[in-house]
Amino acid sequence: MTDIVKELEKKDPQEQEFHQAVAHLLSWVRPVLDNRPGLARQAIVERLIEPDRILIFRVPWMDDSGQVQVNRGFRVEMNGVLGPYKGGLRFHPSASLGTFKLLAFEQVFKNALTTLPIGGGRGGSDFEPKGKSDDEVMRFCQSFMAELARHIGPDIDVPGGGMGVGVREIGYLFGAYRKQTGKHAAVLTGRGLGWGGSAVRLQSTGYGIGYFAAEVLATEGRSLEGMTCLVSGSGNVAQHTAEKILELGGKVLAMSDSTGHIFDEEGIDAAKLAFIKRLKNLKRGRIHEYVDKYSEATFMEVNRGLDHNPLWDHPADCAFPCAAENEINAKDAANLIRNGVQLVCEGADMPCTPEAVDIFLDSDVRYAPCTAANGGGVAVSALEMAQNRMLLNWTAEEVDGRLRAVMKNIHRQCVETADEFGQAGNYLVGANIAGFTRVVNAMQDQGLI
Ligand code: NDP
Ligand code: 2IT
Repeated sequence: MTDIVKELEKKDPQEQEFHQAVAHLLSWVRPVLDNRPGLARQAIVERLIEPDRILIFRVPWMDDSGQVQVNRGFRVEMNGVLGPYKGGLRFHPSASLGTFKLLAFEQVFKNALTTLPIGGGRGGSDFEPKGKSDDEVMRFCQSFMAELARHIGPDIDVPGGGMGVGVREIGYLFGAYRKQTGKHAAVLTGRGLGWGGSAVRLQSTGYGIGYFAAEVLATEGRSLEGMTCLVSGSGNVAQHTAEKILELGGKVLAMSDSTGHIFDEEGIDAAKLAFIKRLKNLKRGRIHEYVDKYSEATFMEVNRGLDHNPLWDHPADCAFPCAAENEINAKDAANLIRNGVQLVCEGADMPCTPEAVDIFLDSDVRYAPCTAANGGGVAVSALEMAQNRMLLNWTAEEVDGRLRAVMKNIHRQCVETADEFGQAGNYLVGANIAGFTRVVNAMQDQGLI
């Protein structure tokens, strides 16, 4: 298997994050590959790591001063064996092809774990929405969709939201699609409630993370009741993770954005969380403004010179990294453990570095990987697709009930698979092997394509 990764490194040397993800997955699914030698003869792994197709395109747009800007658009259609490609868009200046290949690869297994009929894809742009006017974001989205529209469709590829792509961006993207094609088709999820969106999609990733954390704790007869929690980020995932933690009786001590974190010993309660939502979603403000309103809290600015993130140095029972990749490194993991953390539940995609993950797995900490814990977002996107096909809207209670059932089912698969492979309690082994097996079985069923 090291040959496969070496070959990948030679072919695409600049995509280190993707190589890392492939090497990591292969290390966890080795028992399956060893038990099923036929997989090697069918080059299943080699086929899995080669995307079905990749689109890269120019996105020219005009800024408010009349200057033309040029960004790059991407869509990686990774594996369509389980259904139409499904996965979010990300608009972030650091995004590159390697990022999208990594995210699309992980999405394949995340989606498989939901057991809903969705393949895996991911895309977006190196466009930075921060600091842009609504008009600039609209013009960018229209140009992005001018190319993407010809490649997506309800049975082909259905992108959703993600980092930097919220309700506003999905609205502009959908409007552009409709104008260009003349179709009010179900080609994007996370749409507005009045025009094809699903109840609870906005909240679903965070709510699902809360449900998953509760399931993990329940295996030991515990719950989130009274648990102190650190949540990073203050975007869609962080907001709704915090909201569910509060509903389930936990206490949220910290939240952050890319400029730093706030710490509130008294707890970020529902009213304070509503303030953060208004600040981030409507005002598009910075997290330090929280301490202007709530003087009992403190703000600590990001210091890139540090070898650790001070957010993870506060004593707490649970950590929910919900912002970005690699935001918990080995030092942060050691700090969390030293301060008595009992559960680390990943809300963002790959927020813990491989070294941090190894430290958690070697400790008594319960570690819930993103592939399992944050699948609620894409699951409700699939439920949005189902409702669109029926021309029906389910109630919030109906969708939330289904979301809860999906998260319970993902949890059960992780536990049962980890048990079956002699690694009881290892959610990473459970999630990776269960997702991988579902995809591989379907690939075998469908023949050499
Ligand atoms: P948002 O854009 O809504 O929010 C992202 C948050 O993370 C913001 O608070 C942002 O701060 C912060 N952030 C971004 N980069 C960094 C960084 N380098 N260091 C510290 N903070 C940072 O995105 P989402 O909440 O939607 O996504 C968060 C994560 O969850 C991503 O990994 C995404 O892929 C994943 N995810 C999202 C799903 C969804 O349904 N939205 C589903 C499953 C996974 P600032 O405001 O300063 O930019
Ligand atoms: O990482 C993810 O699962 C998402 N960004 C959500 C994808 C979607 O299509 O709703």
